[in-house]
Amino acid sequence: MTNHWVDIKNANVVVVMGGNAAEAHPVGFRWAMEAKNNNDATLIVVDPRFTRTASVADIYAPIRSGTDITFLSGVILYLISNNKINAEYVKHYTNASLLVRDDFSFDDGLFSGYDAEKRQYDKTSWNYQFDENGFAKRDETLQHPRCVWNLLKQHVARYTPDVVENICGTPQADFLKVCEVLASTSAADRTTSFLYALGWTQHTVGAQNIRTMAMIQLLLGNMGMAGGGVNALRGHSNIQGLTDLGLLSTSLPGYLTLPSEKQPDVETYLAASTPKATLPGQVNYWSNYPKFFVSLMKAFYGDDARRENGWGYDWLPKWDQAYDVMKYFQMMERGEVTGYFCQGFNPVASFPDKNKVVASLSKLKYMVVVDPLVTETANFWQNHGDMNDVDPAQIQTEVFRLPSTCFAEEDGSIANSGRWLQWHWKGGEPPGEARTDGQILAGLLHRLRKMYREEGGKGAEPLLKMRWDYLMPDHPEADEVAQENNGVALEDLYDANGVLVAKKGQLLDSFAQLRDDGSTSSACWIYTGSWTSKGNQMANRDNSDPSGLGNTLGWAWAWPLNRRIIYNRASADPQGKPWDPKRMLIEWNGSKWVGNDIPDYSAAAPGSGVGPFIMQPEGMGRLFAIDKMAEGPFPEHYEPFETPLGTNPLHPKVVSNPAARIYDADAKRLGDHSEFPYVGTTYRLTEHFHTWTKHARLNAIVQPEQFVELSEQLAGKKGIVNGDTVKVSSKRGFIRAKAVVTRRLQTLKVNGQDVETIGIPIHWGFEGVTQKGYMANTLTPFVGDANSQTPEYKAFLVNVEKD
Ligand SMILES: Nc1nc2c(c(=O)[nH]1)N[C@H]1C(S)=C(S)[C@@H](COP(=O)(O)OP(=O)(O)OC[C@H]3O[C@@H](n4cnc5c(=O)[nH]c(N)nc54)[C@H](O)[C@@H]3O)O[C@H]1N2
Ligand SMILES: Nc1nc2c(c(=O)[nH]1)N[C@H]1C(S)=C(S)[C@@H](COP(=O)(O)OP(=O)(O)OC[C@H]3O[C@@H](n4cnc5c(=O)[nH]c(N)nc54)[C@H](O)[C@@H]3O)O[C@H]1N2
Ligand SMILES: [Mo]
Repeated sequence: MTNHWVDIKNANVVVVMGGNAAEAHPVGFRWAMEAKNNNDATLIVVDPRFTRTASVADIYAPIRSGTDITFLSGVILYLISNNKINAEYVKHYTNASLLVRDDFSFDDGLFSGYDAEKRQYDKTSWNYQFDENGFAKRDETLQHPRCVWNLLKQHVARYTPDVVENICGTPQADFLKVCEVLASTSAADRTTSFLYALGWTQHTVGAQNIRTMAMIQLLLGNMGMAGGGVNALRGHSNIQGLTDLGLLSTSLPGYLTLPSEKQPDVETYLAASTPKATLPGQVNYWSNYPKFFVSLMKAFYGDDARRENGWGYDWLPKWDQAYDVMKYFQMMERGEVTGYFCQGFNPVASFPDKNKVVASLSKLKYMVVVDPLVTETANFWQNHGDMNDVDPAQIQTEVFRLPSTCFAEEDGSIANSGRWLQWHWKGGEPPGEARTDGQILAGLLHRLRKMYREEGGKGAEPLLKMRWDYLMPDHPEADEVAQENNGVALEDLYDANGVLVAKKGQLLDSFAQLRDDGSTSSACWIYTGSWTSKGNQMANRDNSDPSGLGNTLGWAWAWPLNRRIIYNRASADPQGKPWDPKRMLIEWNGSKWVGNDIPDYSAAAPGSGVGPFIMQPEGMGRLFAIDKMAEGPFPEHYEPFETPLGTNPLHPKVVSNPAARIYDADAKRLGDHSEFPYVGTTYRLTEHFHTWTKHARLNAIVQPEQFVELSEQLAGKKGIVNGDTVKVSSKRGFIRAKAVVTRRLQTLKVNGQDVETIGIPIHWGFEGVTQKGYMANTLTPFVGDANSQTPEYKAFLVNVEKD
């Protein structure tokens, strides 16, 4: 989230689209209700299903799963055509006025630079025109035909209300109602808060779904504002922490990148990672990258990270490509992986094409499962009839199970969706032989080190050089790790005037104190400030709220630097006056920034030329994403890989995302709408959490048996009545479940045909105390978003029959 949970109450309009907050985030959703009940906010829900969130909405609009880019591009066209934008904001804070290269183009579904063989774009033409000083060219009158503004207008011109209705199946009247309400928040004193989750991410166009909404927020002037922003409702309690700490194959903590094979030394890597500002006067905060990186290396390797050895650069792994989970299972299926370490992950239940996942695990020599529960993954080799049709005698994989604790059995911090790090204390002793994940990893490290020391072997150095100075080496404590994340002065630190800023050994107060000369260490620069010389800020529990905006600065700690709303510089106009004085976050008092939040980049006075989006080289919000997205600098509608239409009404030659990666073997496992005519979509229920709670008797009682949902019309056609057992099949397999016939799902008219949706909750499997069930992921396809590789769980093709 750019904003935070409590801030949702400040919104005038709350849009839940691509999520079902009342069901999946019932506690946080109270803030949307607070906006509705106490701020007269309009609550809008756009969802293929009439959900529990929709049941309390003011406006509900149905949509065909996988078509949000069309809907949102239609909104952009509406806002531009009706002049419902915050024009000052757009001019000063977005890249609308910047000129784009002449060789950038879009034609018949493809942007310039496409390589069909590699399924990749050469993004060179997706960039600005630069002058001789390396600054982007600009036309502040927005007249130039190559300025982002005019290219955007041209790009979205196709997304008329007719086209929206034809592709999304959303009745025009519903669509226009949504447009009108959203448009009302282009006024400086009104905001929309968008809440989304998996209904947007779990598509082959997932990242672009979110980007299209972010563009709307920029046009409306809602980024950086109280009650505005882009608000991802995160999943697991600490999934935000996972992202912050860089647990992806090409990431390092604090959104730094792991070096690639093409970067042979630290100088090349740092030069490539430290972009220069591309507008005069601009400060690009990533110019501090070397300080964050060198401090991280000091945290990793301690005294062994020295300038002479590039701070231990050679010990970091170098990537040749991303090893996301899809890539990994693909390698496993081909027999290219020997062992698999599976910690807090149940891929047989949660990853797509379950039969492929099981076949892949069957090729391993060994697998280690670290989990507090018995999972389908740990027992993938057991036969459960149609639910898991394997022959154990044919599977040679040796499985080791290491029981771990759960979060309630240890101290630690949890980063919530709003970037708050909240400390929690151990609530009870773990049962039996369970150990914390830290203990398990420490135990492995020591044993591996011992073996390397005694027997030698390739690649030993990174393990042997790793700093490991915890008080109890077999049991790193949460507070030690938290302080390591925060960072510490390794020498006395002085500022430019010779004044002492931090004594050697002192915990640092801000990442502004980090240095690139080896005198500081920090394992995650964005967490600097969370455990300072003043103590554990994450344990703060003062909930006073002087402004009434919910920015309780004394409650827990938010990254960066306890700032509650990021980009809050954009909540004030170029002169530093709040766009909306009633919801003032920060303002310029003539000599400094003051207000109800920690000011974003407080050093920059109005007029200094520093834009509010300081992590970008041009300091601006991007309506045209110059070189980042895999499939284009503007969002474009592509059909799901399994489309009920069999075509793309906008450009039949380019049906689905041309830059999404799909392996040949999986392409052969895609179904066609003639054989599998209905849209399958998977989702959650409040009563269960993934596949864990089927181990708990109370949850099993409230939601005991697997079911699927279908419309009255489809049920009638198929002779299915409530409570029948049905068989739902896709090209990859089938499940059996009870039928729930409901008006919550409706037939949509799309491109001249009827489209039916079958709703499939995800929570059942062959372990636990609920009734045994089929894994929903038996049905889903092995293809993901072109940028994040998040699987397309929300739109695929199925058939249904009475069993
Ligand atoms: N009780 C409970 N709470 C949970 C979880 C749980 O298992 N149980 N899981 C947690 C996790 S890990 C996560 S990530 C979150 C997920 O939170 P959500 O994303 O809210 O959960 P889902 O139910 O997967 O899907 C959300 C909605 O997206 C809709 N949808 C599907 N496709 C589309 C589309 O193309 N466009 C639009 N506009 N909507 C679409 C679905 O109909 C569904 O109502 O929930 C978390 N909270
Ligand atoms: N079809 C379909 N598939 C989906 C989704 C969907 O909407 N539709 N949603 C996707 C989403 S958003 C997510 S997040 C994934 C989740 O996928 P997974 O991460 O595989 O699922 P979980 O079952 O939440 O968690 C895995 C295991 O972690 C264990 N665990 C809990 N606490 C600890 C701990 O402290 N230490 C260790 N070592 N283990 C622990 C649990 O017991 C559980 O067995 O599923 C994805 N799969
Ligand atoms: Mo999730």
